[in-house]
Amino acid sequence: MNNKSDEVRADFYRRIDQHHLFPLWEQLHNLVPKEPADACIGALWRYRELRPYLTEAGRLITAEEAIRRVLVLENPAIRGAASITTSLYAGLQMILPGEIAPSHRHSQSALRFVVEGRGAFTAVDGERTTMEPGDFIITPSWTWHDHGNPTEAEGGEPVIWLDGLDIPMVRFFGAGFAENYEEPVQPLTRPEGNSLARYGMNLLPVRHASRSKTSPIFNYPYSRTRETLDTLLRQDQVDPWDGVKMRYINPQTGSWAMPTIAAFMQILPRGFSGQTYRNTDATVFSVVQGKGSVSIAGQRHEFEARDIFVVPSWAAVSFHANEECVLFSFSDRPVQEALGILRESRETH
Ligand code: GTQ
Repeated sequence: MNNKSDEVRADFYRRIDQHHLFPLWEQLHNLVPKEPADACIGALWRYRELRPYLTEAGRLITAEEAIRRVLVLENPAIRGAASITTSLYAGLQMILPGEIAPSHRHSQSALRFVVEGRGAFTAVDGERTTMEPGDFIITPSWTWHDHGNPTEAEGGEPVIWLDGLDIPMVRFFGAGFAENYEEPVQPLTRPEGNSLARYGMNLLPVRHASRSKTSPIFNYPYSRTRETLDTLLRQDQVDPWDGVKMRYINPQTGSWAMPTIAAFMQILPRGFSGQTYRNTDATVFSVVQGKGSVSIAGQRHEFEARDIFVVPSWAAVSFHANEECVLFSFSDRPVQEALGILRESRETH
């Protein structure tokens, strides 16, 4: 009796559509899917192919005019969204000798992962840090930050890093604010290395009581990260899925370095053939060292140093290392954890 004909239903749908309404029962399976159906797909960017475009961008516009000279990496399945995953943004930023990228701040949190070149600096809330390949640098929400590079005469060289920001997530929440500093370069209030000495040596100043959501360390130098991975690779059992994988932490809390973005570094021994896993946190990888391949949802991508690839939510992923490989990665894991929706699955075969 309640089973009306298709035409009667279609007529009903048309009439309610005028009032911006639609019937849930036609969409329920899409809105509440059995398992994640990520709009994003797995993709890999070859650094060797991208690098010439950065050189070209360097001739096209100065860092100062561009504010940030960045080529944005867009997930091929959601072009136009400035997103590499549904929640995260990634871009390759270049700063040439003698250039500055002027000071600003925004509610979006950012990480930098240095891919090529050394000697440029980022200043965060009054302290500068010199960038070296493999360094993991954060600019937490609402902190003033500018970037610069010594002139060629001072030994400056082009420096390129991967930017990871929570731009799509903050846009989703409608919580984005930004402002420019009144000067291009912010004043320095602490000498270089101060944050690392205070907070990055397994010590805290004796009366330090803050447990802020963001780490007080803003450069996690690659030399120390690498030494840790090398030691553990020699001494510990290699995880069949991850190799040796560590996470960057906020030393005040043991939690993530920033509240919206998690970052990781892992090493895979030569010949490693990893088991398959899935995570709900879609993840962006930057290859630090080594040749290998990653299988993402059944598709194999070969990678080499400086390549970037993205794994969508709940895609089956496994690694193979032809040589010893070091991989940096980041995801929205802190948010999913805080909300209680993070899921992981590790398959054995
Ligand atoms: O360096 O402040 O890739 O504000 C996008 C937005 C970098 C930055 C990006 C930004 C920055």
